[in-house]
Amino acid sequence: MTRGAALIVVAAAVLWVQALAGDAAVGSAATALALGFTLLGAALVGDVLGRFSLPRITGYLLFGALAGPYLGNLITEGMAGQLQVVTGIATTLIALIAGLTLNVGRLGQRLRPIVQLTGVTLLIVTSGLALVAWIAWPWLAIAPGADGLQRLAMIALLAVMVASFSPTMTAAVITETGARGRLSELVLAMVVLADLALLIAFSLALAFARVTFQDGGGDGAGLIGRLAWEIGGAVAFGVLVGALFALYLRYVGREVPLVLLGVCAVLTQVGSTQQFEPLLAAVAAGLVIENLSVAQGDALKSAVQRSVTPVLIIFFAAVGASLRLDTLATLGAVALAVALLRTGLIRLGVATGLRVSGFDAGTGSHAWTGLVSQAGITLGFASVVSTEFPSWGGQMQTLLAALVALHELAGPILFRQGLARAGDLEPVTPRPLVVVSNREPYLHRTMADGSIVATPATGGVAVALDALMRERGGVWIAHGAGDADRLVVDATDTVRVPPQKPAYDLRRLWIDEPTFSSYYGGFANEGLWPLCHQVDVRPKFRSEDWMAYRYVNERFAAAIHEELQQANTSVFIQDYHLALVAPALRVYRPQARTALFWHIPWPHPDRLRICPWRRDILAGLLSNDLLAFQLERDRHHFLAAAGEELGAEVELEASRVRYDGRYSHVVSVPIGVDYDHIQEIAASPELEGEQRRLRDLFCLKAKVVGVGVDRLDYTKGIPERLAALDQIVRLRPELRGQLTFVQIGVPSRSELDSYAAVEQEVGAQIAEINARHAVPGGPPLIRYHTSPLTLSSLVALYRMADFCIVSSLHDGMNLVAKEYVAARDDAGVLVLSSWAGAAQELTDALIINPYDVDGFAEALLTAIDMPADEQALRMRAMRRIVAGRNVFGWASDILEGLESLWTKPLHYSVRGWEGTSV
Ligand code: GDG
Repeated sequence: MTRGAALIVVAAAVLWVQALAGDAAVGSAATALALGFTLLGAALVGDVLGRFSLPRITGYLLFGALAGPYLGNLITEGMAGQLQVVTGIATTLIALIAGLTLNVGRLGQRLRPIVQLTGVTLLIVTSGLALVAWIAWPWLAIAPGADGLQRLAMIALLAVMVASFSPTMTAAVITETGARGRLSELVLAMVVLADLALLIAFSLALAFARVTFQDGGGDGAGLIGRLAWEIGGAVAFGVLVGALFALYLRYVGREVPLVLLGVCAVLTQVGSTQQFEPLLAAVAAGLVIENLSVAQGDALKSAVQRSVTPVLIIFFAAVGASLRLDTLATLGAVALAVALLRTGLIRLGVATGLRVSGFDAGTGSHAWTGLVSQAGITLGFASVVSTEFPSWGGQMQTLLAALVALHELAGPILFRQGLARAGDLEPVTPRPLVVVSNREPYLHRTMADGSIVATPATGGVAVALDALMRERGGVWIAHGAGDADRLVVDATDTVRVPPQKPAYDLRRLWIDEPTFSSYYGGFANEGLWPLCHQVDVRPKFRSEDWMAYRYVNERFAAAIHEELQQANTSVFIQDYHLALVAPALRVYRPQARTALFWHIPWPHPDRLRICPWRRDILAGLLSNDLLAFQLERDRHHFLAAAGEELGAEVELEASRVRYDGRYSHVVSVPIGVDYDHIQEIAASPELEGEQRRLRDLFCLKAKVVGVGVDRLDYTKGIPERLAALDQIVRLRPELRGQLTFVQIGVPSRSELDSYAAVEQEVGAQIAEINARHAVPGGPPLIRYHTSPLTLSSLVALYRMADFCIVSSLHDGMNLVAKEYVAARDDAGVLVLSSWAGAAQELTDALIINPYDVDGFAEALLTAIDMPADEQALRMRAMRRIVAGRNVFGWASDILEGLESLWTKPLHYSVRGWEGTSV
């Protein structure tokens, strides 16, 4: 509707501009308008076709083909030029996407049969076409009189051109339909491999034609040199550009869509000026990026999706405009016969190839549908031939244009049907999800006036999972902890959330005392937490806590069983409280699909031996289809323990473990923060007011401000941090009154002795240090604040702090470190413990060992004295890393990883930890 209205407005504007046509000044306006007109018109026709379950691409093409001749009257020279640039970049972009789709590692053992299948298909199609062309030559009206070597050269070129496939169309149909599965993967691999071979065959056939037609076409060495440059130069340039782009993704990683388009523009431009095949270069670049770079979460995928759609619409509309339906009318019968022959040969080739290669015939039998389309590469070949050999190349081009018209219109429809039959279109509609956690995303509380208010959980993890649930719908199962939680649920203990715009169910589980304390406070927090964190707090393992833990985990499993509507719904389990949920669930639902993320470190196998029930925990975790840790170090420790304790078969290369007759994939996926949201808060106009408020609240007058934000937990190394602060003021007394350190320390798990002890220790230590360094009338050295702040206040505080200290004695990741970086511009220093998982990524922080007070104090002084340009350099490098992997990427990596286990083998980046020194 909106698009229709917009189209009318643009059409009116186009007519108006046309009326002003005499005025030269309207040139660029006309270009922009005509581009807009094409974009909207084609998008609209695509939408209409989409409603009838036909490919949108066909709609774009049709719009181009039908409106093309009229557009021809409208468009200015400027627009024609712009369109050419856009279509050139689009073709390269899609060749690059084609390369990105071929992951050799992911195809693994299937690569060999795919290569065989492609080879046999190509051989049958090209030789079949050549044979028929030889016989039917007199009727083809190309150069009927030609004979001998010349006829052979022409037929070789014709066979290669007619056989060629379209990565553009294949990738576009897959992108547009959101298809996932074995057929999409197979066809993309076949098309890319086949076109790579055909690009080389074309260069060879062209050289042969030059020799036979141009009286030798120069000396042999020159010819080989030119060929080597066309093919080798393209591949080498593509590899170089791909490697640079991979480095960019790894170390910079921002503005990906723009840079991606820039890369395509460079490939197109350099290819045409340096006389090598830009498409080959683009495929090579894509292959390098996909196969050599470290996977970058969602950044590249979403960039491609975002940038591809409008470019594709324009591209296909422009291709449609050049389809020349009139040619089709005159050459109709011949073109139709060739098209039918080509399709028949493709079917024969695939069927024979399947027998030879032994590739799965179920999927393979639909592969031919994806090989019918033809577009840019074929037309590109044809234009080269017609330029070099005008006497007969022109006729070939006309025939190919007619063929492309037929194949472009029929190909996407056929392929879409093939994808549907092969089951690759199933996951298009987002499937509901089940999230399971101890803590709930919304708590209902009774206010003083008797009203009930829903409070959302704070913290990036809860926010990211909540966003995912809003998008996909489903059920979140959690322990009901709010005092008004029971008042708002229905008969099935469920309430729709978020309260303002309900999108999913929150199913609450009631766990009474003393069971809850035993399960949560006892086994999870007095047993597993200190077991997994290498700190001097002894884990306490009591049988009654273990019984409660098992019982509560079984209750969670029973709730999942009740809520699980379909066997293939993904279940995403959070953290160490729920290690036994998966095995309990498998009793009811052996086929359930579960992933568990372990947010805290996993201990060394020697330390794990402290736990009497370690084997049950290990086996329980291996009941998940996917098990994810923060770091490689944790993953290695887990795999070692699985082998040692259970005798499980560990396949290190494949990241999976076989135990008790089933496979579990074990990966590392470091968590991130909601970078964009934090940056938004940092840039908001309210920030300044909030900073004023905080300055008053904390009486911040000092020249230098530092900050620490933690749950009051003994793992966070707060006493060590206070000792280092004490030390620097002893070393440099002039800092008294000049330095204020704001410590936000929100009490948590206070009912446990170990936590009560750290609360007391920190309080007493701060009082003592402040007294020691007190300046009459001046601010205290440490401002201690124990009630939680809102995220906006936190961001305001981060931005006021010249340095931030994260001094964990051991930490899975530590989100405060990443939040501080996300909130900053160029200034500020992060002092970060090497024992926090974040230190593996944020290597530009000042890395400290919290146990070494002198070294720690020295680092603090370095932070205070650090020149602005060094701060900026370090902060920029860290910001790129934090921006490149946000919390949404983390969640979707895990879920897509889980879902892909049933479609394609898992492919994860693996991060090493060996580089970190302690
Ligand atoms: C585990 C792992 C891993 C703190 N005070 C306030 C406040 N916070 C927020 C911070 C941050 C979060 O709490 C604490 O982050 P941590 O990373 O330290 O988390 P843990 O609680 O230890 O949790 C840890 C994490 O899971 C995620 O996987 O990183 O290693 O132990 O986001 O900002 N937030 C607000 N007000 C406060 O006063 N709004």
